Amino acid sequence: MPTVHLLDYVAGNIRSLVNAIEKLGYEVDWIRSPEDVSKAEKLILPGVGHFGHCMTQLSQANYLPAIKKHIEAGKPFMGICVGLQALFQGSEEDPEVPGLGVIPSYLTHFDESDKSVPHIGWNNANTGGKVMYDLRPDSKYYYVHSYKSPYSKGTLEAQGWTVATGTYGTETFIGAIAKGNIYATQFHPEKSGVAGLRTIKAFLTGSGAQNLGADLPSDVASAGQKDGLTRRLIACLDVRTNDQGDLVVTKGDQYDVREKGADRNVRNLGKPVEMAKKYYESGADEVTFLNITSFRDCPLADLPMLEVLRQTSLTVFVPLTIGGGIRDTVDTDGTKVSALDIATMYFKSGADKVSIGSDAVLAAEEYYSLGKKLFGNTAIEQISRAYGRQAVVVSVDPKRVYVPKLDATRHAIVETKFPGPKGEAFCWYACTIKGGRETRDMDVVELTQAVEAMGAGEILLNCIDKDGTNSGFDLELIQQVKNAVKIPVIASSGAGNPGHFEEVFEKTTTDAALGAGMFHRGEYTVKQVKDFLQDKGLLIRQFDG
Ligand code: 1PR
Repeated sequence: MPTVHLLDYVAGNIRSLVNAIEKLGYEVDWIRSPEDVSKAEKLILPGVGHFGHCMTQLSQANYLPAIKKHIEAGKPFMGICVGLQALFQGSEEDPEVPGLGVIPSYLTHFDESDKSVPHIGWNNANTGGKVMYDLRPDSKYYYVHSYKSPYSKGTLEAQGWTVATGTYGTETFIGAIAKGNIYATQFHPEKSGVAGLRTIKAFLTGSGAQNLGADLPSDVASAGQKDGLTRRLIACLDVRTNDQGDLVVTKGDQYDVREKGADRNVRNLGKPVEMAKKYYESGADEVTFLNITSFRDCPLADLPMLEVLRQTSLTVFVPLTIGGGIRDTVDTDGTKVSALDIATMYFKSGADKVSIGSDAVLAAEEYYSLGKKLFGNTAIEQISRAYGRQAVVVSVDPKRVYVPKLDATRHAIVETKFPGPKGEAFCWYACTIKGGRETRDMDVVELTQAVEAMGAGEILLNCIDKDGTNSGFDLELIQQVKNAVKIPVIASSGAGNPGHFEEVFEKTTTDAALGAGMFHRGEYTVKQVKDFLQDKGLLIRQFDG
């Protein structure tokens, strides 16, 4: 088997990259010391999280001279995400930390006055009609980053670089860049489905470096779709052990996952790994697993979920999120295990993001009780610091609380079009923990603003009243939270048909929408929803397998 060398220096989900490389028929050899770099023919530098953290790690382990030497020797080099950023002179993220300086440009933060940051989701790598590592104008690629290299047409090209761009709001940034033996992508090719595997293959086989910068055939160049970030559609699998002891995908109505009949069995809608693969092949932009009874189990005994991730990441090349039980805990033998340790186990097993529910509410309560001060000790802060903001999702499980008038509560209120049982015209959304079993005196605005301050990168916004009802998303809740935070929001709960997805994208500014029951019960496929949205003129990504 041909070999590629991967530099193992940084936290994050490298498993998916290894899986992608192995799927393409290559073997991964690890580089564990600077001396190993000289043995590499083809070298890949992956990276997630913080620019400064990555560069400092590389520098302290004395990797930087070895990487430079590899590049200068003309050997194939590929940088991914922060691995691309490392090639630049530096980044606004950590102004004191220098980059490798191979590309004479500097990274800046996205303007967040008019859009969510981080930039998370599927966007173009538009080569401007040029040949570049099998990047195609009609494909979309998965990005997740807050800092970007601004693109100024012609500048880098004049120095021999071929550049592919993405557009986010009014900003155009470098999505991929190549010259000679160097290829680097800001997007994650290992998470970009078939399109991503294609570009990794072009690097591995060496075909990508040939014809670099030549004109694409006109029929290919003109096959492009509109630039920009697509609407993200996420398939969610609630997973738990049923009464027979099998790990199953289940689905509740307002969080009650048991059948309505006398025996009250846990609803069994299928096997997690198989269903995740089915949704990936139908075009899901991401797959989320929620381990919904984790609050009862010891997470470390919860090895089946780790195996689910390992198996899923062998065949599913889009981002995987895992939620449930991410909190400091004590193992059965009395050993203390931090939320960060648990997250690390999940990342090593193939997760790209972890989702925190109950623990986030408790941390937010403490944040307010301490006068909005942070001490770096919450699970969100620790995981965000180690793996980057983009790796931390906070899952919110709110319930509507109706009130008769605006000043009836201290909480952030919505004037609702759907009055309460006594005709109440207002409501607020109370956060819950333990899968909705316990309601706390905290509203969704308080919670989401607190976790944003702690370093969460995204909000998964469920709604217990809407869950499993097939009656559409709670638009009032979603817009209230969107107005409260800058980080992306995933709308969840209530989707029953493709029109509900159109509605949430048209009537709110949500960044993504999630469906569960309608897909599990086979009422609609992910592809049908995407075809519908595309027909309505929304920008979406189709599975290009
Ligand atoms: O508190 O950090 O251990 O995390 C537990 C996680 O499990 C949380 O993310 C919480 O939302 C989730 N959870 C707990 N109990 C349930 C339950 O259903 N009994 N499921 C549960 C949450 C909601 C969505 C669902 C959407 C869409 N599930 O994920 O998929 O509502 O459904 P629909 O499209 O069919 O309407 P912690």
